[in-house]
Amino acid sequence: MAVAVAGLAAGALLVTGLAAEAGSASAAGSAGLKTLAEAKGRYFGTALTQSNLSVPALTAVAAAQFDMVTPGNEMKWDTTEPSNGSYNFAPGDQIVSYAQSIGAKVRGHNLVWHSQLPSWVSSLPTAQVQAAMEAHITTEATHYKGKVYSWDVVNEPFNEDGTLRQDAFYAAMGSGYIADALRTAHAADPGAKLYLNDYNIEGENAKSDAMYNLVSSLKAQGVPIDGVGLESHFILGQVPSTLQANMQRFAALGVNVAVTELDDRIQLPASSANLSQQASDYAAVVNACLTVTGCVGVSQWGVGDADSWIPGTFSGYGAATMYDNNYQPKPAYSAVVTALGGSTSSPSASASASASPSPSASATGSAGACKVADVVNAWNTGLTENITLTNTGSTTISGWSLGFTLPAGQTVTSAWNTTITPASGTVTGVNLSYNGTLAPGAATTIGFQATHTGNAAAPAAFTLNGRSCTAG
Ligand code: G2I
Repeated sequence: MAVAVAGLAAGALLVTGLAAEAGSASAAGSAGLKTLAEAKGRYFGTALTQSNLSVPALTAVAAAQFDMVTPGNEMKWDTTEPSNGSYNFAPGDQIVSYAQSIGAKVRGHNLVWHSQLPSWVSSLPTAQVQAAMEAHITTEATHYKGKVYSWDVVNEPFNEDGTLRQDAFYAAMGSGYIADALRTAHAADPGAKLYLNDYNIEGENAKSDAMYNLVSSLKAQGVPIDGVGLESHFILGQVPSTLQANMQRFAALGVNVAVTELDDRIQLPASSANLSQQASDYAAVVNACLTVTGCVGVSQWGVGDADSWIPGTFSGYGAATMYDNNYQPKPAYSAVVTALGGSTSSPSASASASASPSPSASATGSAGACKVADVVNAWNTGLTENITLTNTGSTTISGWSLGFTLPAGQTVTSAWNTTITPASGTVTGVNLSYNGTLAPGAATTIGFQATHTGNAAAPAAFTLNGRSCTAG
C-alpha cells in the first residue's frame, strides 16, 4: 500500500511538470501551433467552454498553442435566447474576453441550428418562425459585432443523403431560410465571415455535393457567404482520401474553407500503434489545409482528451485530441508541429533541467548517407527522446527503417512520426505515410516515450536502411 501511494505521488509530480512544459511555447521543443500556423498564413484553434477556463493546465496549453477560439456551447440559441426575446450573452462574453486575453480571435458558433434549440422556437406557429430567426440573428450578431472573426450562420443543415433537414426553419421557410439567415447576419455584422458548417462533408460524397451545390447557388444569387466549415469529427484511420480535393472544389467557388471541429476518435484503450495512426491522420488534415490556398485554419474540438465530447457520445471511444487527459502532447501534436514546418527537437527541449543532449550516435564504420541528432529528456522512471534524421546522401530516400538498440531496461510506450517495434532491445522505427520521402539534405524528426530502470542513455548507434549514420 505504501509503495502504491508513493508511486502515485511521483506520478502526480511528473504530470505537473509535463503539463507546465506543454503549456509553454516550447512544448516538446516547438514554437507552438499558432506561431507555426501564422507563419503559413493560417490559424490554429480550439473549442473552449466556460468550465474549461478554470482549469490551469488547460488554459496554459490554450494560451501557448491557439490563436482562434470557438465557444463550445455558449453562443448557441438555448444559452443566448432561452425564452422569446430574452437574451443572455454573459457566458459567450466570458469566452470572448478570455480569447482576447490570449490574443486569439473567435469563431462565433452558431446562429441557427436544429439542435440546442429552445423548445419555444420549435413550438412557434410556422408563420412566426422567420421573424424569430431574424430577430435572434440580428440581436446576437449585433451584440458580437466587431468581436468575432466569423459566424457559423447555419449549422448542420443537411441530412446524410444531401437533402435539407426538415427542422423548424425549413418547415416555416423552405430552403430559402439559409439565404435569409446569411443576409440577416451580414446586415448585422458586415465584417464577420459568414459560414455554413456541417459534418461528414469533409470528403466527396452526397452530403458534400449538396453543400457544394447550395454554396454555388448562393454565390450565383449574390447571397453573402464567405466559407464552408468542415467539422472533421474523424474515426481513426478514416480521414477521407478526397479531403484535399473537396476543399479545393469549394475554394474554386470563391469561398474559404476551415476545419472547424477536428478530432479523431480511437477505440479505447489506445495502443501506441493507434496513436501513431492518429498522428498520421492529424498530419494529413493539416497538410490538406496547407495545400489549399483557400483553407484559412484548423480548429480542434476541445483542448485535450479530458475535454472531448467523444467518450460521452460514442461509448468505448476517446483519446481523440492532440493532448492526453493530463494535457501532455500526444504523437499527433508532434506530427502537426512537423506538418506546420516546426521541429519538436529544437534547442529549447535540451535547455530544460532534465535534458541531456546525447553525445552518442557516433559514426560507426564508413560515413553513411544519414545523420542523426538525438535529444533525451529523462525523469526518474521515464524519458522522451526526439531523433532528427537527415539525408546526407545525394539521392532521395523513399521509405526508411531506422535501426537502434535501446539500453537495457528501456521500454517504448508510445512513438510519434514513426512506428517502433519491438518495444525494447534492438528495435526498428519505420516511417509513416507522410515522412517516408527524404530528399537530399531533408530532415524529419521522430520520437518516442519510454520507461527506464535507471539507464536513460540514448542508443549508441543508428542505422538508416541498414547504413550507419553519423551523429550531428
Ligand atoms: O456534438 C459535437 C459537435 C458537433 N458539431 C456542432 C457542435 O456544436 C457540437 O458540439 C457539442 C458540444 O461539444 C457538446 O458539449 O454539442 C453538443 C450538443 O449537441 C454539446 O453537448 C451538450 C450536451 O448534450 C448537453 O446535455 C449539455 O447540457 O452540452 C451541453 C452543455 O454542457
